[in-house]
Amino acid sequence: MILLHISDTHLGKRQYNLDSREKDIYDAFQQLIEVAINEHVDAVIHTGDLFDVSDPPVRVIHEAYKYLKKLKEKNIPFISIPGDHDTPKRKGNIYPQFLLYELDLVKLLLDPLKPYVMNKGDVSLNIFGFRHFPNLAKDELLKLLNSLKTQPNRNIIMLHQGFKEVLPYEGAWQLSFANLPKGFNYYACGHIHTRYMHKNNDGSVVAIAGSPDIMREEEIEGYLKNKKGAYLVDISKQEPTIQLINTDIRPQEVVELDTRGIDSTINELIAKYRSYSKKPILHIVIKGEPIKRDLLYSKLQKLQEVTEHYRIYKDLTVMSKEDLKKLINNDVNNVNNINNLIINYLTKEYTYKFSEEDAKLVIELIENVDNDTKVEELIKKIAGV
Ligand SMILES: [Mn+2]
Repeated sequence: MILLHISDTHLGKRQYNLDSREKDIYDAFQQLIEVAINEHVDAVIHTGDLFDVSDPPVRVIHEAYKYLKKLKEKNIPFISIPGDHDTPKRKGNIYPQFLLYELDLVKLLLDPLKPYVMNKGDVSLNIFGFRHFPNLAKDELLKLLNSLKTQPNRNIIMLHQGFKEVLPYEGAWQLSFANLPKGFNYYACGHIHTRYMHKNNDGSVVAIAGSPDIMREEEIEGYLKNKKGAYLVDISKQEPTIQLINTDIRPQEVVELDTRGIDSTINELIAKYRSYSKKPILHIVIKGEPIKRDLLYSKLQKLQEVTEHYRIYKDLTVMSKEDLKKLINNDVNNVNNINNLIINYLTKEYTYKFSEEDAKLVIELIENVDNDTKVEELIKKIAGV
């Protein structure tokens, strides 16, 4: 029995509000549907965030419909759980998958205690599906996980949650790998967009399929290391064997541009990207001396021809000592002047554009750097939470 595990397809996502990016996302989904058909899989399991939003426009649902119909024609079930993105925020609203479920194009697993059962030869596969549980429902999720009863002779859990070991930030995770109940052959996970897999001592596999395209710039690093795509899972034996399927997607790169050699670097980039079959998306880190915005943008314009999109991702330009002195026009050894210098720097048009109030909070932050509680309080104030 062979499954294709895919996740976080985010149909309808329009990165940087580009038509081409919306199309890219459909294209990645289409590639995976074609893999499912060509590999004659027994089912596709989708671990959440099929759609980017819980109320996708008709054209987006239609795209999903087009590809899921092809699967249906080949009698390949598409088994799905809702992710956080495709969970309606308002009570009483229905999941966007529901329409496709009514058309029998999607099996939507909503009761975690009732597995979807598939039989083939001597394999009887029980697929337990959990909808996304938000942080507030963490305890309920743990209770349900512990109450699951595995059935003969293969078992899979589908989840759409953050894991502490992969997303170690407060509020970002609801589960630790240790919370997963024992006795399952394959733990199919969604939510985290970068691929991750590990084999447990008992031969079972925890697998985060990741998103089939780069949805956010944070995913570039993982993409360069592990690519993007899905997992082809052979569950014929107790220990699953997994093959990586890679999608062919539009490249996205983080590039550094030093303002001191900006023209030649831009020319080098143009020469490089001219050979790409898909125009890339560039996330530009500006370094070196500060540069006027309009001058910078006019220089970057040359990249338009060879890229799908470019954007300034980070601005790490620093001011020279002379410029800083001009800013305060005074002796920098005096503490008040240093504070003024920082406030001036942060509130200037061409740098960070902080409000004077926020800039003062930054000063307070620097002065209280040893006091964790105070620092946390100040960061919250600055972030406005
Ligand atoms: Mn997602």
